[in-house]
Amino acid sequence: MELQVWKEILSPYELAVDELVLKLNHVIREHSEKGIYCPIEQVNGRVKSISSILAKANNKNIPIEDITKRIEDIAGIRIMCQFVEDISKVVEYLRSRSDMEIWSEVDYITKPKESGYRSYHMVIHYQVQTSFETKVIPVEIQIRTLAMNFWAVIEHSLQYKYQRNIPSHIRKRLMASAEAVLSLDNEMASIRDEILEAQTSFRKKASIVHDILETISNLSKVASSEEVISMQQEFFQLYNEGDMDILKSFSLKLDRMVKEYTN
Ligand code: 0O2
Repeated sequence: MELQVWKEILSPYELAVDELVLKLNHVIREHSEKGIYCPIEQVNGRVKSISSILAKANNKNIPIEDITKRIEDIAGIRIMCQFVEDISKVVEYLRSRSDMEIWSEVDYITKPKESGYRSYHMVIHYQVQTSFETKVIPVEIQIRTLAMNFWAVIEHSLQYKYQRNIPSHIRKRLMASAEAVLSLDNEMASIRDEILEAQTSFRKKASIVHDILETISNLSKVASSEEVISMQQEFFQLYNEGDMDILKSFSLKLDRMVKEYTN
């Protein structure tokens, strides 16, 4: 098949991946702006390369004309979570969305693959509208923790290196590291509350600092340069002292100044 034909076939898949990455990143941003914990930590997406599509079709004896019907992971999204329990929240969330239909689900978390691979897979049907057509695209979504992802990425590159025939001594070590990933995830789950508390307080502080800097930048358009310099100095001093309540009242004081200037 000519490259131009491939490009046309893959174009709606690229659109689907771009839209879904944008939407899921927006979910992360909305949570962060509200200062609430998001079960989605990171999102990325890719369209399978033509050579990987052909290799998969060849391995599975799929004729070229059936590729788009039978290969469901041409468009792929990967969602990384901090904790195992976030995975089911993400799954529920995706099931509740009105812009996708869940086509199939495979739970390799409760039933890991023989390789040691753990991840939750969903195939969704997602509608895109290109300049020329409206099309429903299958998209494979893999949902896993950061630790599971670390393992899968390494194992995947070894699969590639050894052309899917990883020597048994390396396979054994990979199985052992899959066990280590499992206990790391369990360990993190057991101290989840402490981790979340620390992250929440960090997020709150970052959000106050962001508000203060934005307000000072807005005030700099109307206040005198001496006033702006003194606000900045006060901010740096309070920031170094690190007391959240004092930073909060400084932020409120700046808000009052903005009101005075706008009245
Ligand atoms: P790539 O390069 O990531 O796209 P099958 O079980 O082979 O009949 P299929 O369609 O491969 O069916 O589905 P499966 O098993 O759910 O795998 C889909 C994708 O999950 C794979 O795509 C991998 O990305 C990932 N995956 C599945 N098993 C493993 C594993 O043991 N190790 C790692 N690292 N990843 C895995 P591709 O096309 O194989 O690869």
